[in-house]
Amino acid sequence: MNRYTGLIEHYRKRLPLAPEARAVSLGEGRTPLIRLHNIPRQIGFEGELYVKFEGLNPTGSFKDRGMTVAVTQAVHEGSRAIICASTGNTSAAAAAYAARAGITAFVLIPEGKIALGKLAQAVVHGAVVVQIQGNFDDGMRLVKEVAETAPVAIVNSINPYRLQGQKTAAFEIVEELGRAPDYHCLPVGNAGNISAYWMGYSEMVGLSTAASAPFDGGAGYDKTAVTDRRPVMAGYQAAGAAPFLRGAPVEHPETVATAIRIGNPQSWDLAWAAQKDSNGWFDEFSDEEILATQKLLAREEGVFCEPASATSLCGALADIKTGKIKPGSTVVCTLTGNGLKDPDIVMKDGLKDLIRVPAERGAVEQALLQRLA
Ligand code: AN7
Repeated sequence: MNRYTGLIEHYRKRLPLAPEARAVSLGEGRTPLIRLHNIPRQIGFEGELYVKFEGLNPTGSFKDRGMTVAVTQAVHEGSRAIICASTGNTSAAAAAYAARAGITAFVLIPEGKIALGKLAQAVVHGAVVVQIQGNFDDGMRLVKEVAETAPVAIVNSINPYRLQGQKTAAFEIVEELGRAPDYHCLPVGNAGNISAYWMGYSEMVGLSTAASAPFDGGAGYDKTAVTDRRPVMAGYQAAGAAPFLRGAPVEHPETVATAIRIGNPQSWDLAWAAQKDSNGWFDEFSDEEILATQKLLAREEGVFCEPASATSLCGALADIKTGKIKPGSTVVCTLTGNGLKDPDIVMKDGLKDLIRVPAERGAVEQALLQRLA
């Protein structure tokens, strides 16, 4: 038997978990690294452009990588309940992994500002859903306050075990390419993921980062170098929710990409460190540019990601165009979540493209012939 049973069993030596901690897993990880062909050809890019499709994790986002490790550790420590604030994907993952572990998940979500599919996931997995009359940042503040006294483990990315799980995506990329890419592009909201990737890439060259600090010297784990270089990290934000571009928290973040509608990123220092240490940068894009990229990727390459996720490719294509990303280089964009979570967004003007005919052969043939002309 050689069954893949999730990233904890696969990367156990490179994670700071006690040997006796039993993995709470849904088989997350091992997501496809898809090489884009049509878009690079159209823009005349002769390097290699890949998307790491994290939307194919068990609950449809990269959050599963962090959640398997955070819930495993919480259960190992004796927790009977977990709590998080979320723009949707974290709550979906928390709900599913709590169900798997047989514990309770409390999720605080911004009322009316999360994609329906994500809310459905929290509900179907039996989480206690608390809708906040405020945004993610309010929810995050409340979670921290409540957890001071209530017997609940926080599973937002301020929990260092979350980033430990998420770093494994970088491991997979290095293993698949045989080396690190030249550039790695990510959407940035709470800034945990960019910090986790930087930690993962750094550990693949045998180095620690600020994100691994909670475990350095204590619960040590394997950081043997397996490659000799790290990528430049590029973090992209929605223009209405771009604290890294403003250099300060944004009080009223607004974007159609609700997953990254975050004004006060919790991993602020870690993400700045990743940017500086990698000689990378942050940039911002409008909702229109982000949605256009989501559509482009779906139409030209057959990959359907959610709006927030398209921000990574949106930035990469813009930076390829200006030459900031060098011609001939190898670029990986993380697609953080699955487009199926938020069908409303694409159906807003998608419904008008549907063809309506009587149930007759002639009418259907006519519809076909018109399109083939
Ligand atoms: C699809 O679920 O913060 O910069 O509460 O769902 O690590 O926060 C989601 C974030 C990008 C940003 N893409 O990642 C939550 C939440 C998608 C996301 C991000 C999120 P971070």
